[in-house]
Amino acid sequence: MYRLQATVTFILISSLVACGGGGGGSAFQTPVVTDTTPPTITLSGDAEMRVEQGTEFTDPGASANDDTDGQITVSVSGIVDTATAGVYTLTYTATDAAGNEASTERVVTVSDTTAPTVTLIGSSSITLEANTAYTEQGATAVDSVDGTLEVVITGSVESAPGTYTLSYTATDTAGNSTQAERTVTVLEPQPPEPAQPIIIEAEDFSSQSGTQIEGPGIGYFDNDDWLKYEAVDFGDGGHNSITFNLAVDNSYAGGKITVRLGSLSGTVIAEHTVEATGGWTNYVSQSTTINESLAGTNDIYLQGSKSSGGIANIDYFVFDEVEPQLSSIEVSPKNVRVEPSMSHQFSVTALDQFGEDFELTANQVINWTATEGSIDLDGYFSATGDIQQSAVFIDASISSTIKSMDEDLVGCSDMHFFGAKPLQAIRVARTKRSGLGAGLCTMTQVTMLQS
Ligand SMILES: [Ca+2]
Ligand SMILES: [Ca+2]
Ligand SMILES: [Ca+2]
Repeated sequence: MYRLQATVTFILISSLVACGGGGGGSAFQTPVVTDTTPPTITLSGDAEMRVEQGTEFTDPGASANDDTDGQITVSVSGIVDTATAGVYTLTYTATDAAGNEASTERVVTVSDTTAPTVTLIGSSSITLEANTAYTEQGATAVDSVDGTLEVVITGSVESAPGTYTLSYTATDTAGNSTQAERTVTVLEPQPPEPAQPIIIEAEDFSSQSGTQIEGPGIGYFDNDDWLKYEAVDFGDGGHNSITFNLAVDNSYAGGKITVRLGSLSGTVIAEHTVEATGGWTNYVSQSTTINESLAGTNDIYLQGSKSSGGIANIDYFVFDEVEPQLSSIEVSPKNVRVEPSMSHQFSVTALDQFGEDFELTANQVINWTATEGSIDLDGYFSATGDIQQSAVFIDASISSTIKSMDEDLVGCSDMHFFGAKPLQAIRVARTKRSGLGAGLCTMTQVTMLQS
C-alpha cells in the first residue's frame, strides 16, 4: 500500500515538471530524484532463535539501511513471553522518508529443555545391619519452570542380605526427567560378639565347706565339699564352656566337680570328671561344656563328689564361649545288607562337642573308602565286580582343604599342602592350620549276601 502511494507521488511530481513550460526558475530545472527503493533490514542474531523457558530474552535487534536515507530506525512488534512455552514471532519494520516500507520476521521458540534437579534426603549409599528395617527418607525435586515436582521412587529394599538400588525420578511438564539412585546394602547377619571369659580364682570363694587354701588355689577338695562364688556377672550370657586349671595325682583321677547355679541344690550347669594331671602340683586345663544359659548375675557353686580320696587341687576356673568343633562323626546306616550288583548310599552325621549337629564347612570334605566294591564322593556304594567276601567295610573320614589364602605369607614358615589334585588348585596354609588335615574316622559294615 505504501509502495503504491510512492508511485502516485512520483507521477504527480513528473507532471508538475512537464507543465513548467519556458517560464520556470532554477528549481524546476533540477531533476527530482524520487525514492522507490525500500530500506534493507538486517537482523542481528538468527532469524530463528530458541530461548530457555523461564530465562530472560533480550532481542538482539535489527538495523535498517536505506539507499536514500541511510541508517533508519527499525520498529519491532510482537512479544516473546519466556514464562510460557510457545513459538513467538517478532516483526521488524522500517520505513524510509519516501514511505517505502520493509519488514522481516524473527521466530523465537520458548521451551523448557532443562531437567529438574533431584536431591536425595539422606545418603546415596546406606548400609543396614541385618534385620534392620529400611526407612525411606525420600527425595525432593525442583524444576526451573515447574517448581517443586513429585518424585517417583522405584525399587525396594528386601530383608535378605544384598545390595538394593532405589531410583528417584522426577519429570517436568516438558517431559525432561532426572533420575537419582540410592544403594542400600543389607549386611549378612553377624554372629553375636563372643561372651567375655570370666576367670575366677578358686581361692576367691565367698564361702566354702571342707576345702583349704593350697598352693595357687584350693586343695583338700573331697566328696561333698563345696565352694561358693557370689554374684558372678555373666552379662548377656553365651558362656558354653567351663575350663578348670587343676592338678590331681594320677591315682586320684575320676572325681567329679559339679557346677550349680544359685544353691547347692540349684541347676547343674556342668559336671566335670577330673582327669589325671601327673601330680598334685601339676596344673593343667580341662574343659567341660555348659548347655544352660548363664545370663545375668548368679551365685556359682562347685561341689565335689567321689567315693573316696581327694578330687583335685583347683587354681582357677574360666567360663568362656567356645566355637563348636567337629568332635565326632558316624556313618549311617551302621549295618546294611546289599544284594550283589546293588548299590546303597551312606551318609555321615557330624557332631560338635556339645552333641549338636555340626555342619561341615566348605573346606571339610568326606572321604569314603570301601574294602571291596566302590564308593563315590557322595557315599554311594556299589557292589560291582566280583566281590567274594561276605563283609565290606565302609570307612568315612573328614579332611580339610584350604581353598583360599587371604593372609600375607611374609614371615610364614613350614608350609603345608592340603588336598590331592589338581595341584594348581591347592593353596598353602600356615602351620597352625596343619591340624585340620588330620580329620576323624568312622567305619561301618556292609554284609554281602551270597548270590
Ligand atoms: Ca529508499
Ligand atoms: Ca524443566
Ligand atoms: Ca588361684
